[in-house]
Amino acid sequence: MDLDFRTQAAAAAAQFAIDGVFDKVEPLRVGHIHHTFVSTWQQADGVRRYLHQRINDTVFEDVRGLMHNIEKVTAVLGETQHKGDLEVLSLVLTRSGRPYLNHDGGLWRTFDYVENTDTFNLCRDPKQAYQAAHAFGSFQVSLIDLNPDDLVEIIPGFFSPSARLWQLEGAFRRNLAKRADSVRKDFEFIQDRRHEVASFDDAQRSGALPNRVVHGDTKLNNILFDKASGLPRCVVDLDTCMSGWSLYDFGDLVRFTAAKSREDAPDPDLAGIDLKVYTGLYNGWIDSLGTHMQHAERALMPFAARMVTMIIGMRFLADHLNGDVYFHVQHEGQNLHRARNQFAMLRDMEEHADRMAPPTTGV
Ligand code: GN1
Ligand code: MG
Repeated sequence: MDLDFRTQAAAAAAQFAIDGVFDKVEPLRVGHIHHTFVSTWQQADGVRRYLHQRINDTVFEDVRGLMHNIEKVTAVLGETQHKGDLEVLSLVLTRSGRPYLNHDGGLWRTFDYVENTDTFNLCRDPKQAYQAAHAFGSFQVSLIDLNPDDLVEIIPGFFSPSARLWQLEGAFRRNLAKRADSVRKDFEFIQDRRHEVASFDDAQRSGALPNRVVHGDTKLNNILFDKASGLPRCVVDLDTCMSGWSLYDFGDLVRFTAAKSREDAPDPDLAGIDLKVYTGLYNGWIDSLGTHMQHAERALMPFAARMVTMIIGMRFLADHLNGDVYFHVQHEGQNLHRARNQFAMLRDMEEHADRMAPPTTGV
């Protein structure tokens, strides 16, 4: 599969507006959705690299809409963002000026590769957590004047707890991969928390969870950190930038970045929340987005962390029940591990609810 895609990647790369002589292309194992490659080119002023993705058009059915959103968002970010230190992801058009390419039925896009950066699957310390939250909070601030209706709702119901619950219940009922019996306890764990989904709906109706243009996938590894300074350089993965409840981004950030173990770790007993990292995230979020937030919204920050953890856990479990058709897996049971880590994280957050809001210590 990889070799096949790699040959296609080389052919696709040649059709983007890149100068110089092509040298090589290599796969990059990142993300659960697309296939990603990096190509190297010899140019007049030296060697340059580019990032190519074969877009998963099962997940993103409307690729034209997806790329419209990315062009729109990067244009606005280019104007507003980061009069400070952050760089904006830069899309490379095809030789005929299009944002993506259809090559032999595969849909491809290309970005400039951002050199001299690191990504992290586990947070180093509360200071890094603060910086990450500040970067994602500033990202929302930079897009605050962008009309959400200018962006396509690229995956309907993406941020909706009730839609995710409904999808999980459907997957359990249909039992396509014949795994329902072995995850009955996990399913019950969610059933016991249906009231959280109802609380979410109430909070949203009351106006305490306003919608903004959000990033939609605020995992720590969607920030490129500068190798030399250790500071955030660029927010990446703009696929899910669209209208959503603003605190979704905070919640997603917490469930991934304040986790004591990796999302894929095989032992859910090791999962849990690091409260010092959480405090860093909380402060970074307030320091960047705080002035735009209502009082009631601030009060819901710990709730958002639990809600998104539950959402992502439900999605992993549903995909396990469906036979791993959405998130890439390297081995059987991986989506179940992912789901169980989310559930263990959620349980730990519930147990520490009193220490999550409002945090009293700074970083
Ligand atoms: C997917 O591909 P990746 O890893 O950037 C997913 C996110 C989930 C995340 C869980 C379009 O993102 O929503 O939060 O996995 N992206 C999509 O790790 O479904
Ligand atoms: Mg993503």
